[in-house]
Amino acid sequence: MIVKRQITTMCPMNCTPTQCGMTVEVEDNRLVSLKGDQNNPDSRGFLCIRGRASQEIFANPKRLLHPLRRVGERGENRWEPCSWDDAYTMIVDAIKQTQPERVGLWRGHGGSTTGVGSNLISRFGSTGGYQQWISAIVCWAMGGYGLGLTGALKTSTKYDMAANSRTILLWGATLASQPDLAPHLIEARKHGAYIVHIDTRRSEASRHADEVLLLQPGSDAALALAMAHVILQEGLHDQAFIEQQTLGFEQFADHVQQYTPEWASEITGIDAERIRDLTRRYATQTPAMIVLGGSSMFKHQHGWEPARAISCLPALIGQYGVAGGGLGQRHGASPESSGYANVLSDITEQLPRGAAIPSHMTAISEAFSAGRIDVLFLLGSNILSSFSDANEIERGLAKMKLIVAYDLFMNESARRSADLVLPATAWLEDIGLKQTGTHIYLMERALTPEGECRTLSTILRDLAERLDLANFFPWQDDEAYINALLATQKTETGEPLTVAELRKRGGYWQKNGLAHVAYRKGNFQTPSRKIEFWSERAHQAGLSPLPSYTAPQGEAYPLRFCQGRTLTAFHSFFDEGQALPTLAKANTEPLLWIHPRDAQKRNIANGAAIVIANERGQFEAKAHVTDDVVQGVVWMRDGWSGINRVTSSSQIIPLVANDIVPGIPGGQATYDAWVEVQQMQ
Ligand SMILES: Nc1nc2c(c(=O)[nH]1)N[C@H]1C(S)=C(S)[C@@H](COP(=O)(O)OP(=O)(O)OC[C@H]3O[C@@H](n4cnc5c(=O)[nH]c(N)nc54)[C@H](O)[C@@H]3O)O[C@H]1N2
Ligand SMILES: Nc1nc2c(c(=O)[nH]1)N[C@H]1C(S)=C(S)[C@@H](COP(=O)(O)OP(=O)(O)OC[C@H]3O[C@@H](n4cnc5c(=O)[nH]c(N)nc54)[C@H](O)[C@@H]3O)O[C@H]1N2
Ligand code: SF4
Ligand SMILES: [Mo]
Repeated sequence: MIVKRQITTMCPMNCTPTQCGMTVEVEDNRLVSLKGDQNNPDSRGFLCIRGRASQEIFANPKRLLHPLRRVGERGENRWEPCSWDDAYTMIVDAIKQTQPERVGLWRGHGGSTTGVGSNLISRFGSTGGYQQWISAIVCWAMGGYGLGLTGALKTSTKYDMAANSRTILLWGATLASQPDLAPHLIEARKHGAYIVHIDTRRSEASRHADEVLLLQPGSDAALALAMAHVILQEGLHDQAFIEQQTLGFEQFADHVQQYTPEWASEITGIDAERIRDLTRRYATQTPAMIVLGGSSMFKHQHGWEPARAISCLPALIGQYGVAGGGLGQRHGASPESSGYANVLSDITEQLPRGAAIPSHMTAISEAFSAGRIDVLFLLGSNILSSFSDANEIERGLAKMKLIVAYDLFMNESARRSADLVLPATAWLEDIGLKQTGTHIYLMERALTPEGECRTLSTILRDLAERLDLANFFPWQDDEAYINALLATQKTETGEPLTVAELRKRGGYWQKNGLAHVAYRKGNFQTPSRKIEFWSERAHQAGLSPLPSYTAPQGEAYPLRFCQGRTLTAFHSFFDEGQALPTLAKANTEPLLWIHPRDAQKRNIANGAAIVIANERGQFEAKAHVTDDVVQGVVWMRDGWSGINRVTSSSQIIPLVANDIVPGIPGGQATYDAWVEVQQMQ
């Protein structure tokens, strides 16, 4: 008799802090249904189009099922199947023929669909002495860096926002990127909260807002500095909080005198009076929470400055540590709680410090171009889409001897540059864990792998054995490894949480030490443990010690190109969505938002085929003419191959200042671009 089994798991995408629960039914090793898990305390049954489409990964004719070896020249996209043994031999030989520091590991979101891959990659890199980099440099690093200098990395939860916030600033935040916020915004509004959305375009988040302020990209630091000016000028600041919890207030107060709303109005495009109104509301209609965007609003020149300046505002009005105040949920951040145990503490880094290429995108891309890497692993990443200036990256890839891609489907980088493609298991074929701000969830193995697909853990363990990497995997099996991650969580009896115990509890676990309100007791993440209006670390490293705004360097092209997320895509997952029929239908071609006046000037009609170009390159798209985007700005979602043919990989933070915020490198490149747009001839 064939038995139908029901399994509780999590969506494989990493929309963090949004992570949605799933219930799947399997029968005879076949997925028969997939839906939102109604009992999941975070997502309460919600599953977006991408989550639902993930069932199309299975039994998909485009899925990679066998290792593939390149035939002919790189980029010809001709492949032949090979055995796993042959694939391993190719990799091991290439590694043995070079020095460890010429081997690189680059991990993308595809490497974390089960939530537990990243530590294994780190162990593989450290025990082998290979180059590896912190992937936040393509993602949330710039926001984290600016917030880290001020000392405000922890966030308060969506539950706290819903219950307690009276004013909410959705500042560069969208619901496409974090849908789990939406029901909590609705709840907050029912309690009378007033919501302001600040962005370079109207988005689905605007529908939840009482007021929308559109501003020029990269001008948020100017807005925040002017808000600080108004707070101090009108005496709206909290003297007691400032005295007890902050450092450098005198210098800061002197410094912001110059930043009038009139000054900021010129830069942001927002009326000075509206800036004053916004500030008065923010400073007096408290508790007031700022829900900051995760990455796109910081993907500009001087991208750390907005986060640095904005994070000073809650301190000025004493809103850190207050229910409904402070900073709300954000990609790359978490509330105060205990997370996973450190499973890297028992290994000795084999790569000499001096030989390490830093987690700094410009330095990495220069090292690629200088031929400093011979073997590169692309673990669940389409690097031509995740790194800016894809042309430069591609030139660097061409210098390498062996490029190994590990993916579910072919992707642009693999087609153009890889020598070996390894077929990955999907999340239901492996065991894993996911964490949200508040919970840890078990992801049970539900299916045996299709074809010859192998898990990341299997591949790395096999390679470590062949390469004699001592102490790579000290656990008996994957479950024991996951138990090690869970060791910090203690049950009611004081015993460490385990997979077995999680199973007994239906796979859900509320994290130990969870605080819905961050910084109740101060203890900010700076050397002084106070909010640092004046940052001596920044000063010593040659950056502005006080929050600053630097005007962008103009370029020869007239339109500023910005990006963000849409609900129907997760970066370039699944061959840019094209491998899953539901997502392919929703993503037929790249759409560029352009303001009617900018379109008219160029004779571009809505729906017209266009070329986006600058000095780096060009790519083709379709025009979406709309006054939802600020004039002079053009906008598109990321993840289409070609976007990063035009975006800039200029450094934001110089190498000397790369490591001054512990754990958060300053090595993100700018990513934005100035472009011209033309009707296709
Ligand atoms: N221009 C521009 N570029 C950007 C951005 C932007 O806003 N603008 N955003 C940046 C940001 S924030 C990020 S995080 C990066 C994202 O960059 P990455 O995290 O590298 O994501 P992708 O480029 O989509 O590549 C992920 C690959 O993993 C594969 N994959 C999916 N599931 C699995 C799986 O279970 N196992 C394995 N092995 N592979 C899988 C997908 O098919 C895809 O090919 O891109 C950055 N690039
Ligand atoms: N649907 C979906 N969700 C995702 C992902 C995905 O690929 N798809 N990826 C996940 C990942 S890896 C990340 S990093 C996060 C990113 O999460 P976020 O950065 O929070 O979300 P985005 O939608 O990328 O961008 C938010 C908004 O920033 C605006 N913006 C751009 N420049 C500026 C500016 O200078 N100032 C202001 N105020 N706004 C600006 C954009 O117009 C956009 O509306 O999303 C995560 N969630
Ligand atoms: S928002 Fe969608 S893609 Fe993201 S975790 Fe939830 S269901 Fe998955
Ligand atoms: Mo990201």
